[in-house]
Amino acid sequence: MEANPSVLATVGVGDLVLLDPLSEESLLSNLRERFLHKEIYTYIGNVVISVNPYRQLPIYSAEMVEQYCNGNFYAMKPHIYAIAEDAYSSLRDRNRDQCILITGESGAGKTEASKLVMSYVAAVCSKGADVTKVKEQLLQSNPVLEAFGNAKTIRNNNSSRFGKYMDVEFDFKGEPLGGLISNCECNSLPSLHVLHAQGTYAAHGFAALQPVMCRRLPRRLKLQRDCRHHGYLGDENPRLPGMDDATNFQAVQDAMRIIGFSEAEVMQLLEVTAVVLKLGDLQLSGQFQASGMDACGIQNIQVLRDICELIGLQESILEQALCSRTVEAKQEKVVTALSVAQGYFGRDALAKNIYSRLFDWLVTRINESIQVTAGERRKVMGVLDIYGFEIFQDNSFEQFIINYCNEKLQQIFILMTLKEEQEEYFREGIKWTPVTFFDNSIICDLIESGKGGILVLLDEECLRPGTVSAATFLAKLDQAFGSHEHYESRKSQSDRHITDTSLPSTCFRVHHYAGKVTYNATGFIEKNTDRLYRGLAQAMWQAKHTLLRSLFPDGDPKKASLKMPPTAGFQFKASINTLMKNLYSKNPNYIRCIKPNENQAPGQFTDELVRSQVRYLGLLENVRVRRAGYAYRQPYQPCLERYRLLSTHTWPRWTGTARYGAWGARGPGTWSSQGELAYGHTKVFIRTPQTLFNLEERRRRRVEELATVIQKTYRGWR
Ligand code: AD9
Ligand code: MG
Repeated sequence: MEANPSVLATVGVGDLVLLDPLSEESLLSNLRERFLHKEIYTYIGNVVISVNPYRQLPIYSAEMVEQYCNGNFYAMKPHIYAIAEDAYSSLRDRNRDQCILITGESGAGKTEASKLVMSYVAAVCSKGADVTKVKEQLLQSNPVLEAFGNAKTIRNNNSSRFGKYMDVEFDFKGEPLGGLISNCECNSLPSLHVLHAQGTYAAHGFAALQPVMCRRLPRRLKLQRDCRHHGYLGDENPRLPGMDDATNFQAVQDAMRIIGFSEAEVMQLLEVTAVVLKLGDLQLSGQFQASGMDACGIQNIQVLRDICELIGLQESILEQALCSRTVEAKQEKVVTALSVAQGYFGRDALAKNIYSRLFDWLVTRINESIQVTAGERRKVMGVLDIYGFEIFQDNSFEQFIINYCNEKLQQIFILMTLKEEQEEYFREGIKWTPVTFFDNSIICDLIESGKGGILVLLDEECLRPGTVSAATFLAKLDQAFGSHEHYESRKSQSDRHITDTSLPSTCFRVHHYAGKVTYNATGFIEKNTDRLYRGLAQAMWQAKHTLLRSLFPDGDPKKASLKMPPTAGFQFKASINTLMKNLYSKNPNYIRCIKPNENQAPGQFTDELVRSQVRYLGLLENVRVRRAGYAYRQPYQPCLERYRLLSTHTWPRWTGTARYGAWGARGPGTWSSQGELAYGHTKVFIRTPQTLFNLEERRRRRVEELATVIQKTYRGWR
C-alpha cells in the first residue's frame, strides 16, 4: 500500500508522510482536524492510524467492503479496509504470509479493529458452503473468548484481559481453511486475568452466566436463585450497559455450538465457572487453637459441600487444602495450620488459577475445532491484538511485563519497517542508503538479556535461599545497572549527584522508548513466583470432574517434581520470543490505535491524552523513517493517469508503456533536482514530500487552465 494523491484532497492530510511542516504539534492538529470531521483513519505510508470514534460511523457497510475490494485504492480515503485488502490480496496473489499488528492503549479500539479486519477478509473471500462453515467458526471464536476473557474496567467497558494472536490459514486460492489462536499471556500471571485481586473486574462471562445459570440451572449448579451477592462480582455492576444477560448467554452458547462444543462440554464449563463463583462465597474464620494461634477454618460448610458435590471431591480434602499446608521434610509430612489471611490468599489464588486455566482450555478447545491438519503448503495471516503500553500512577510487575512486550513490539516495528523498506528498494532495483533511527534494543537487553537483564536478576532473587525482599532485589538491580542510561533509582541518582524526590526509595525507573516509567519493586518477587499452594493443585487433581481434573496435571503427585516451576517472567519471555519469531517471518501491516478521550465519549479529542499516545506509539519517528528514504512511491500506471496532463509528451494522448509515460509526464523542470527521483521496476519513487507538493500544485493549476480553455471553447460554440 502506498501514499496516494487522493489523500491530499481529504481533511488535513490523509498520509502524515506528506505533512508540512512536520512536528508533534502539526501531527496532532492534523489528527484532531480529521477526527472532528469523522475521518478516523490516517496513514503513515503503509501504517494505519485509527482514532476511536466511540460511535457507529456509516463506513463499514457491505458497499464499503465492495468499494475497497474492487475499487481503485488510489482514489479512496484512508480506511482499515484498505490495509485489510492490501494484506489479503498480497497473501493471495503474491503468496506472502502476512501479519497485522494492532497496538494501542486500553480502549483505543484494538479489538474492534481486529474484528473489522477479520470480517473484511471473511466478506471478500469465497462464499462456498465449506468456506462458510470455517469462516463462521473463526468469527464465532470471538464472542466465546470475549465472554470469558473480557471485563468492564475503568478504562474500557469491554476490555480484553488477554492478548490474542490468531493465525488464519488459507489455501492457494486464498480461501480460509482454519486457524490457530494463541493466548499471549503468561499462565502464571493470573493477576492480569479477569479475576482482579479484589474481584472488581469480573468477566462478562461471569456477569452474564450468573443470573441465567441461577434461573435455569440453580439445582444443577448449586446456585441460589437470587445470585446478587457473589463475592467475586463485587458491588460494581460488571455488565455492559444495555447488555441483556439472556441474549448474551444465548449468543455465547450458539457460538460454542457452531465451533463444535458438545452439550456435555458446555455443561462442564458452566460447572467449573460455578465453582469459581462459589469459591468467592467461602468464608473463613479464625479458630482458636491450643497453641494460642488463630487457625483458619471454614465458616459456611454448606458452600464447601456444594463445591465438592459439583466437582466430585471429598469435603475433607478440600477443607484441608484450603486451611493448612503440608510440607515434606526428610520423608516426614509436617502439617501446619494457615492463618485466616493465608487461607483467603489461597482461596483467591485457587479461584484465579481455575479461571485462568479454564480460559486456556477454552483456547485449546477452540483450536481443536478450527485447526487445520492437512499438510499442503498454506498461506497465513496473523492478527495480533495485544495490550498497549501502560503508565499508571502506581506501576507494578504487570505493567513491567506489558511494557516489556511493547518494547519488543516497537523493536520489531522499527526493524520490520526498515527491513520492508530495504526489501522494496531491492525488489525495485533502487539503491538503498541506510537510515539512522533510535534502536531500542538497549532497553530490551536491559530487561531480557540472558546475561543478567532485570528478569534474570529477578529470577535469581526469587530462587535464592535466605531472606529476599523488594529491598534486596532493588539493591541487586542497583549494583548491576547503576550506571545504565535507561535505568534509575534513588541509589543511582545519588551516585550521579541527582536529587529527585519524585522517585520513591522502593521504586526503580526504566526509560522506555515511550517514556519513563516508575515501577514499585514491592510485589515483584511474589508475582514472579505467584504459585498455587501445591496442596490445592493436588486437591483439584483428585476431583472426579473430568474437565476440572484435567486443568491440574501438576496436582498428580507422581508427576510432582521437586524442580521449581518456571517463573512468570521466564514464561512470558519465552512466549514473547516465540511470538516475535512468528511475526518476523511474515510481512507486517500495522494498525496503531489511539484513544481520543478518557470518557468513552464521541466527538471529544483531548490533546494531551493523544499527544502522549503519539509519543509512545513513536509516530513522529515512524514518519521520519518513512521519509528518510523515498517518502513517496506509486506504481507507474496511476502516476501516469494523474500527471500526464502536465506534459505535451503524454497529453492529450499517450499510447506507450506506463513506465515510459510516467517518466515523460513529469514535465520540464519539476523533478530535475539530483537524486529526487528514482525509477524502480514497477514504481516511481520521490524522495521529499516537497517535490510531490510542487507536482500537485502544478497539476492543480493545469486543471484550472484546462477548465478555462474548456469554458472558453464552450462559450465560443454558443
Ligand atoms: V483493551 O486493551 O481490550 O481494554 P481495546 O481492545 O483497544 O481495549 P476496544 O476495541 O474494545 O478497545 O474498543 C473500546 C470501545 O470503543 C468498543 O467497545 C466500541 O464501543 C468503541 N470502538 C472502538 N473502535 C470503534 C470503531 N471503529 N467504531 C465505533 C468503536 N466504535
Ligand atoms: Mg481489546
